[in-house]
Amino acid sequence: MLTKNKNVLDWVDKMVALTKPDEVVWIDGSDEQLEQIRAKSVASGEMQALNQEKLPGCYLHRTAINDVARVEHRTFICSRKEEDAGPTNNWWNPTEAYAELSKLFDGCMKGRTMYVIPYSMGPIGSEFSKVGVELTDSTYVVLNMDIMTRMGKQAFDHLGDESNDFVRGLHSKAQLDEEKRYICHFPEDNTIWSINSGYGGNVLLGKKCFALRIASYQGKNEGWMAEHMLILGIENPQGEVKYIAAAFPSACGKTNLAMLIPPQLYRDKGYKVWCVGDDIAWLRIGPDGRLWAINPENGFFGVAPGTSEKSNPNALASTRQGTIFTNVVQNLDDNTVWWEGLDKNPPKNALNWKGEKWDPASGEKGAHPNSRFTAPAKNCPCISPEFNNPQGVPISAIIFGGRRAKTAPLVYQSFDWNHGVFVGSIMASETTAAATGKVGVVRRDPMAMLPFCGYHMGDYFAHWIEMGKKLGDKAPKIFNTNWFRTDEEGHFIWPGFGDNMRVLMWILGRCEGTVDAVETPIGYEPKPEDINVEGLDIDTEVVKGLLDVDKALWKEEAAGIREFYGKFGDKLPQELKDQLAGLEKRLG
Ligand code: GTP
Ligand code: SPV
Ligand code: MN
Repeated sequence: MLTKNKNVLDWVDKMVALTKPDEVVWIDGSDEQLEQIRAKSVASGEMQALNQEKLPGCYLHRTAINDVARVEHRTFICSRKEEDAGPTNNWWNPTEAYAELSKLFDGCMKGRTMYVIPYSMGPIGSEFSKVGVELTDSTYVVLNMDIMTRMGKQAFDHLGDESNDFVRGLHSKAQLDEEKRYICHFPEDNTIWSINSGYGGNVLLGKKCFALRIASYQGKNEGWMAEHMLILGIENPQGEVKYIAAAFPSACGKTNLAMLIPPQLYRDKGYKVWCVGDDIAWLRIGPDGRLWAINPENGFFGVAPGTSEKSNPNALASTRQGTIFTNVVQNLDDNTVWWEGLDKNPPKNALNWKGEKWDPASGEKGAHPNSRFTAPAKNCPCISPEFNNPQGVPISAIIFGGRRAKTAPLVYQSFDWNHGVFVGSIMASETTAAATGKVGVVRRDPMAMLPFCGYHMGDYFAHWIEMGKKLGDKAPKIFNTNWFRTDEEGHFIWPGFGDNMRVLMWILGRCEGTVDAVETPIGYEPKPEDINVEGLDIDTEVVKGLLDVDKALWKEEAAGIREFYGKFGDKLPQELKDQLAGLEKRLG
């Protein structure tokens, strides 16, 4: 037994009695045990070993073809009161949910092994950190959790023998039945039950389920925040590092921004960018009154398509060892992997993500658009020296951003904190392949948390306002960016990726008070000439276009916001009502 904690032992006993596995294996996190599980996973066909010379320690996994992304319509917040889930979540009465799901879980692990995975979200020993235990019948889950979290005995040591403060996660692949797939959260019980899926975001319960949905609820009650944000550090030539956190919706550029390589002109001057996190930030007010952040994860569950030596060499380097690839192309000639956008040489002798013989000339995609890599953070060439710092890093700026072909300009700054909360709350973005459903539809996704907020979104807005009051003049400055504006032919106008550094430099300049801004109805914008375009084939005129605020479009936008805000009724903070009225007035 790995722990004497009775709360853990009693709960595991109950779940064993429910799911009835043949065997229970406690995951200690040792290399020997993990090697055994890898061998078992390969033997069962759940994973395939890749070319161990070219990709040491790397494996390939294919999900069921109907199980490739998060399922928002089957994700539930099972709070006791319906009102506490709010208008943006699916709600299910917890008594009914437990009863219905118990029928599905009953005996679902017969003939299978249950793995007991203790894990810590956040560095072991940090005050920010919280422990979870996931019970699962999937070796793929065990091996992914090993990469994504601090897993094994160390997590039980952090929890201690008495504490009851851990998140209880139960997962079974069951029959992978789409009709009976449920991802259920019981915030008041620190409990997550997930059944009939084997896809990352639905089954790696430390990630979206705990570190965002449950943790956002905990943060509201305990005075901190769990956000869908990357964290990066920009080091100037004097060696000082300033940290930025940025919230973009799923598959809208967090991993890419977090690991960016600065353009030549900044590298020549001695600027460096450090990655602290690429998906989730836990934020607290520190003893000095500033906002401090940790990345609770220990790896990257990143989007594969589009990741290349050109777009994101640091991400690619992170995947060269100890990585699990999910739903990518398998090159049969050398048993390596490929995906759209990796390079211009798709393998001729290959299997697509479904495991079928694939002809790149067929016009069909080989990798699933939401194919992913699970890579250890320590592999990343630009991983921050502060990555394991239990105190986290102080945040100077918060960026919200989305994928908008029109309307949203390249960058703007909020007038103040409350206006910044407004800017986050009105975010809209085109949907992506990260969740099932239509791709490319613009929807409101406040703070990039629409699918991840574990309680009433109106209360969540109020919590943001409250945090601003506590932070006072030490609050980070708040900005909005959009890398995705398109021209008449639908091409992206802004080069993006590493060149986003040029926008970050303006943002830092604003934080330091060293650069001017122009006031527009939606916020402060750069003077076009203040975005450095040296070395690019676009000029200041193009930047001017990217910064254009089209009043007619924004009036439509304001009407859309008013409609969206209507959903929240009494729970919409007065501060945000005032902000909307202010915007409408400025637009005339
Ligand atoms: P999740 O892991 O789903 O939360 O996504 P993410 O926000 O980390 O997104 P990621 O960085 O993986 O980017 C998703 C897609 O957007 C990839 O296909 C990228 O190539 C593309 N992308 C990222 N940054 C940029 C950019 O600056 N410009 C353009 N045009 N595309 C980008
Ligand atoms: C996202 O969809 O925002 C992800 C991937 O980061 S998943 O973990 O599947 O949710
Ligand atoms: Mn994400």
